[in-house]
Amino acid sequence: MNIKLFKISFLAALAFGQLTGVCQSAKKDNMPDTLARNPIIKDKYTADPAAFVYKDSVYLYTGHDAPPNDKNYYYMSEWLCYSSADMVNWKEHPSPLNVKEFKWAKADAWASQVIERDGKFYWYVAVEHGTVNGKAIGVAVADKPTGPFRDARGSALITNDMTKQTGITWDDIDPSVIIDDDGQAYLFWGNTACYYAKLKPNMTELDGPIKAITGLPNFTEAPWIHKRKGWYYLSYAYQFPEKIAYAMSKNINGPWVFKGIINEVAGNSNTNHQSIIDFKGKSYFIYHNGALPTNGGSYRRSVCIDYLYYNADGTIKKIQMSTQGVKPAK
Ligand code: FUB
Repeated sequence: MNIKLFKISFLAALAFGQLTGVCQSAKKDNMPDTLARNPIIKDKYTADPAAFVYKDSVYLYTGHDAPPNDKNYYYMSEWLCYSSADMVNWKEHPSPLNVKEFKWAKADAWASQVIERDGKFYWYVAVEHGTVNGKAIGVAVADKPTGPFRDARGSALITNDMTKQTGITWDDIDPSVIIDDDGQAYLFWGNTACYYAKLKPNMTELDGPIKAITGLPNFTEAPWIHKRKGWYYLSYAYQFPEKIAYAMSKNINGPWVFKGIINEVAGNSNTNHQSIIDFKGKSYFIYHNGALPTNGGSYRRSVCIDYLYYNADGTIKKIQMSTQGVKPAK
């Protein structure tokens, strides 16, 4: 064998060994096939999960990281939709929403959240505005959780010139929405500053002033608002690279009391973006990391699911990010 041929054979053997090594180590753990095995979606890069329970299923909406091979930035133009009856087996639905649906927007299908009200489904999304410099929040509406979704206003709900807490142009991102027990809906969002406002019952207009929230140390982005047993929880991405922290309050208007970190830095992704739901008697922490071995990372992210546990006083235990994921919910 000449030296050139030897080198080629050696490199090929090395590459083959590494590849089969990956496959073997996945097999070696002997996990039953009924475990979800994070990341839950392996054929696409998915980011910014937002889930909600409707009837007997969980609907999961994600962004879609699709950068060209040589690019490292958020190349995202559509959102994806999945559903599951057990948190393990996920069915993909055709993409129900693309940034092109918002004629006033020019790019960036960033983080979002869907909620149901009176049989209609409202999808709040962050995009880049076409004429008002910076990010903006739009809302789309559909008759089914799987869409198709249509721009509900024909204009942005929030634009960068409506919020003044920071000098940045990307503080109006990452919408999170809740309908409280008295029927009042609220929208939370932000980057660097965290904002909230009431929504009218039509879910497509603000119903009062935009307020900035204090008491959230190292707030970066990704607020997620949820309520459980009389407590409001506001979880969010903390510092950068991001951990996930949370605050609690007995009143949605605050004051918010900081409770600490629940999820540590993923390590393979700068962002972590969480969604928290209850389904069939268990609580779930849905997030993204950069764990897909096929080039995963900060701009090629993947959605994962692990259990979330509460203490008796309502505080949240630290999340254990895992590769095995969760068992089928019954
Ligand atoms: O996916 C784009 C941005 O990255 C989101 O809006 C942030 O939450 C972060 O995940």
